[in-house]
Amino acid sequence: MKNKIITIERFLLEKQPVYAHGELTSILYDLALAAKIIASQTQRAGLLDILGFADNVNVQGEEQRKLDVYADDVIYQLNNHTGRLCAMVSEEREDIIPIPMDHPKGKYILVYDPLDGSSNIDTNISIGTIFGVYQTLNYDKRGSLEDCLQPGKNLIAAGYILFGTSTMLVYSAGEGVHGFTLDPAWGEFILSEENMRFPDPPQFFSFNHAITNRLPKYMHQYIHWLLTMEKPKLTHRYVGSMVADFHRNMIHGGVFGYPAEATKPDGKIRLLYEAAPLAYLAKQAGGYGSDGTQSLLEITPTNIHQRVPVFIGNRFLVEKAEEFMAMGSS
Ligand code: FBP
Repeated sequence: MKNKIITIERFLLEKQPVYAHGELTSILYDLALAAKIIASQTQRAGLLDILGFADNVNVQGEEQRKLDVYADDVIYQLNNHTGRLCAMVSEEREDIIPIPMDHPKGKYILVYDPLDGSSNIDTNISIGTIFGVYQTLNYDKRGSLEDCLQPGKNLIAAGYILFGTSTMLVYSAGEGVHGFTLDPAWGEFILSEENMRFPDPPQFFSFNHAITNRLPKYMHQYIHWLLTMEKPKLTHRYVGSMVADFHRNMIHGGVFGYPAEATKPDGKIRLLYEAAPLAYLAKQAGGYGSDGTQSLLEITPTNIHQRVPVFIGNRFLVEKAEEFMAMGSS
């Protein structure tokens, strides 16, 4: 065994602040259970009737895939009755998700993308779940839209579940970023990466080159700068699942970008449950997330499904994108 055997349960309890009542710990632990349940499907996807489309279109106008709906349901069913949450937001549901009146409400808000990288679901390429946890702005009330429209700097925890060669859960609650690998034989998430940090020098940049022709001139200049940089010399890798590209870049160093383009002035990535949680992790791991003009963590959403241009990774690579953007718009 490579590591000391530390389960996610023990790690969460040991890291829990003395004043805590354990609700946040329990929410993170429930997400670990959701990961196991969803992994039990993704790992056998080709054998089950879980691939393909669900004959339904979500609020983004995208055809929902069966695994999108399944993962969304698992996370909802695990969290709607615990008394820890007062509302949820999911990429797959149009409006904020209230806690049923016949269940007690709590003080936390869970925002999540049940399955990021949907276009890769049917081709056995890494996909993942992204999540963020906020505290309510009004303890007396049941969850409101205002509770859900908070900037990323208010996050108290964030993370992702990666369904790849192994299933991993990576999270931060403000004290570094930690990764756990699911041991399918034990059914336990075991600590495998403690205090993850973006290493220097970085190795990779991740952009969808297919959209390059639709990008503004300054973005061409930035990507050319990435391509031609000598020290360090970067290599291009793009999975098409942001969570997987982010994970690789956090381990080896790099930058992921999904800029605004002519047909998508706000880019493609959703702020609340995709960009902000990963920007929170990036900051905890010594990196940085920006929309090209400011920190993603400073942006207060006006809509739960709003999109935002994204540059996230090693700070100097992201700040360079801001520089080119500033030059381009001056
Ligand atoms: P989903 O959450 O709907 O999967 O959308 C986000 C995403 O799949 C990212 O994970 C990925 O980086 C990007 O869209 C891929 O977009 P494109 O196919 O345009 O490169």
